Amino acid sequence: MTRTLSLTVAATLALAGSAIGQEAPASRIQGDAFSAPAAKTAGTAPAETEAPNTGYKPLLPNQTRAPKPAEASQVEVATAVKGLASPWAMEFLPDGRMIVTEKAGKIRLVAKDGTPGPALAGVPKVDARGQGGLLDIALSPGFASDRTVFFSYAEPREKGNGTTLAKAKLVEDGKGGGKLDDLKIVFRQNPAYEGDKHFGSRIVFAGDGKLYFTVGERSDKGPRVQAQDLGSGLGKVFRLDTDGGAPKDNPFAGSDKAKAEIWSYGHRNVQSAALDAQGRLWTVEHGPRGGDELNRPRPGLNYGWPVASYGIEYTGEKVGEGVTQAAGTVQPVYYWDPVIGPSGMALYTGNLFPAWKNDFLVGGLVSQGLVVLKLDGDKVVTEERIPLDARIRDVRVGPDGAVYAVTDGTDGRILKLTPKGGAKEPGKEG
Ligand SMILES: [Ca+2]
Repeated sequence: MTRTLSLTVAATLALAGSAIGQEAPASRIQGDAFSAPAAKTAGTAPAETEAPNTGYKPLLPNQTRAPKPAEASQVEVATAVKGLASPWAMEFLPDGRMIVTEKAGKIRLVAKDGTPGPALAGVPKVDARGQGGLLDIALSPGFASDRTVFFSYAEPREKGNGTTLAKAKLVEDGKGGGKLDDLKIVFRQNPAYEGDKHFGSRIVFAGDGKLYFTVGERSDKGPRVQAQDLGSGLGKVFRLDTDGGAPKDNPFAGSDKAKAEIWSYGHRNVQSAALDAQGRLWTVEHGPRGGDELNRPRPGLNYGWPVASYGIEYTGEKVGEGVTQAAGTVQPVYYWDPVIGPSGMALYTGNLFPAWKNDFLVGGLVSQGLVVLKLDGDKVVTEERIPLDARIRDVRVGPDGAVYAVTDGTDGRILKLTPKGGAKEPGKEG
């Protein structure tokens, strides 16, 4: 047993190292737990009860179907906002109001009483066909003074479309509306492609002022292989300066064979991203049938798509050679089969749900609810499902410690989750 485990560790170290053509520095590997610590809060059965789509076996302990917590969370669900047309992303402004994107190309402020304001003027034209449209939004870290918002969208291009990151200044009219002023394109994912799928995308600011920008690989078998191509912008996580430049300490800075903005590669369609309590990036990407993945993208590493996957094509065929491991690629920390359809992700930092402190909350389009992941030593130790009977597109934690889940679709709402019967042990919150 010990021997098998150490061989697996050695193989995985070698795989990760060859991704960038060099020995893997130990620091890149530290934090990859090869055993799963047992959580005190863990029960015995997994949250997932349906049969998997494949006979693939996980390489690592607790890499899928981790146990549910022994004690189920008791959640009260209320509608905080309604009347949104296919909302995609939401952020809280410093004063507690919300700013929301709608897929067709509208950005609205939402008053504290939950009333959506008129669409802001100055939003660029988006390609809203299929999975495209206006996507994520993030506040500049200096928003309180610079009033700048960053947002991503499927941009119509000369040859098709592509995911674009822009920034603009929010100028309010004092009546709940206003405009975006001084619009600047920050970064364009290239090449463009004529299609309507897999645009990503999420925008996450790191503590050092740089931002992570996740995209997709455009789905079709033609373009998807570019997820492995460091000269292409498809299927990547980027790390950018706020003006779109590549930070000098990016893994491929100075390379003439790779785009300097790339942080990690081999991704499929990343619509969930968040920092952990240590400030490190984590993502959840849409897999094929049975292959959604939680990853901790590290600089210069290859996350495997479409070479290795725990899923299969939606047609039932295998993906590529039908392998779950490949030389030079990093294993997912965790995967789902059947899929959850991940979109939106937040680290729970509030006090209303003490059991969720520092857990990841992931939105599920297919699973129609939230997925609560508790980690220990970079391994998932419990997975809980919070059913919400709606496709969940985005998740945020409010300044009040409540969890807000954005529902997908034309009658879009924002749901507010609080503990049933009030917070547990309120005296111990701090
Ligand atoms: Ca992968």
